[in-house]
Amino acid sequence: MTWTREPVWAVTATYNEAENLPELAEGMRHLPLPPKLLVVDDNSRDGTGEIADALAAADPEHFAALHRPGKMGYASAHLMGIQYALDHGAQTVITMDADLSHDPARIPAMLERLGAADVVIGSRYVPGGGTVNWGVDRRLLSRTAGMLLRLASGMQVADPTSGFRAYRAPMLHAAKFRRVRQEGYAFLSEMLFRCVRAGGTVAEVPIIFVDRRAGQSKLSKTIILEAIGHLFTVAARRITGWRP
Ligand SMILES: Nc1nc2c(ncn2[C@@H]2O[C@H](COP(=O)(O)OP(=O)(O)OP(=O)(O)O)[C@@H](O)[C@H]2O)c(=O)[nH]1
Ligand SMILES: [Mg+2]
Repeated sequence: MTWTREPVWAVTATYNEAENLPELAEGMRHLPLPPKLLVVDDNSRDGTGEIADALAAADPEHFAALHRPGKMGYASAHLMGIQYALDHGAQTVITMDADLSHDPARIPAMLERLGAADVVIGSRYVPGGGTVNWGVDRRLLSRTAGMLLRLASGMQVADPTSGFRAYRAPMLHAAKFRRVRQEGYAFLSEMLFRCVRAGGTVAEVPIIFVDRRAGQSKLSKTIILEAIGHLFTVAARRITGWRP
């Protein structure tokens, strides 16, 4: 199947990101070929949803907004956004956080690499990548998670829990992404594992991940526990060859 990169959509999930969304939108708008930014908002109480609607009303070519009635989770917001983007003709889907940790300026480099891979990860752990403002605890947690995941899954990916990614549309279909039920970090590693199991190739492009400066973190400790549980599931599936 031939794959053309255009149109490119970027999906971002938001919950109370009013302080960050305008700057993210500006960053997207200034890209040489701006992807269409789809905001999936969970009825934020700080007006994020209204900001997304205003962007979509003013520039429907480059912005779109979806609304859910309440906070229903990062993963399901992404699944809904990805599905919507594909339904509206996206050939490439980028996923990114709205809190400015994922710099839109890295998107062109990621898309460039997508020419020779099915998934490109914006990676903190390849040469040139890194994290800014992360304490020792988060660095250790993230590194350990990556190491255990490589061990359990056999995937040779330096940053399997990075949420900054570009997927080719046929890869998403082949990975049967709609079946993913995990949340948070486990959602990210599950998406990647499915791509690799479906024969997809993965490339990594360095990013500097800047910890959020505004707004609050939403990913809870239970999400970290779920990610640990996911390690065992992945290892079992690798050993038995089971492909749900
Ligand atoms: N729609 C929606 N978005 C969410 C939900 N939970 C998190 N998000 C968004 O998902 C992205 C990632 O969440 P963060 O809270 O930044 O998670 P994190 O990066 O691990 O945590 P921090 O380091 O504190 O930023 C952000 O854009 C959030 O607004 C949710 O339940 N629904
Ligand atoms: Mg964040």
